[in-house]
Amino acid sequence: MIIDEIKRTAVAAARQAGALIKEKSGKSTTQTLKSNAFDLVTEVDKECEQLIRAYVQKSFPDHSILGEEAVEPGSYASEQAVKQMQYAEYLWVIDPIDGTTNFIHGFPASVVSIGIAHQGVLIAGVIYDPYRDELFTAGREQGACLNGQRIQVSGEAALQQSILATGLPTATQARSTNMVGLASLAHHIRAVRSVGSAALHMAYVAAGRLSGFWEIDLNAWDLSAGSLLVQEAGGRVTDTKGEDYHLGVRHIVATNGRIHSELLHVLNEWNATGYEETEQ
Ligand code: 2AM
Ligand code: CA
Repeated sequence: MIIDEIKRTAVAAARQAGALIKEKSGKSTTQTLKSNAFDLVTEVDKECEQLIRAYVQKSFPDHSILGEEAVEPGSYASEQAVKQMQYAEYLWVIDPIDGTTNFIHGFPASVVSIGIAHQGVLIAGVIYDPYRDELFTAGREQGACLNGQRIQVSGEAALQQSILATGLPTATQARSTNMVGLASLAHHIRAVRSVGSAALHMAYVAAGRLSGFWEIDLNAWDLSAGSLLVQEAGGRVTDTKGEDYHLGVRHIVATNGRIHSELLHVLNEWNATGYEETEQ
């Protein structure tokens, strides 16, 4: 079955890229700024992307590839790239290192994220954490697994019992808006965590380690694999307005499903959806 073949290739590529991440973590590599001082890239990001591309090209030469490092920096360029490619017959959406800032600082929380879509619909997703040797995999209608064992989202029914995650987006306006979201949620939730990798946060929602994750102004490669993992683990993934997830979504809410509407409600009530800017 094609999904299984795709998954096998994605896993092999993610494991090899992951080994490189672990080996080079925290060791000074050439780093360059992308869109601003908070947006970084290293030689290892590029090396990992090349390595994953080579796997795809060898096994599936006619598949399309959208890799973070082949797209110009900044929100506009990434939005355009997704628009152009999202309905390809088969599309591999690759984040060679999600958590590049952690990688540079030697903070052990970076993953490889690979999502594969068929005509715009995600059919497989792989997230690999090389530091813990944790491999998260999902196939459409096949469920989600951690190291081969089925996983499911957590059971908290209210924000009050929830442990949420978020991040600091790179763009200045998005950063401020996300902080409004955090401030408005702070008194409604049990705890918040922020480890610097959107894909890892999504994988943890799928595994029931987090009740939910939200963040604005992310890219398709940060979210594609994680969104299928969360859905296949029984959770819900939408944008901050409650629209179903698709590859163009940048403002993400991924939860166990039970706390979803409550979380959306708070973000909307406090104008912290990330859409306010475009509405003004
Ligand atoms: P990255 O490490 O692949 O760049 C941290 O809040 C999350 O934001 C990480 O998943 C990080 O992914 C992502 N991120 C970093 N720079 C970004 C940018 N310019 N636009 C959108 N997301 C970004
Ligand atoms: Ca990256």
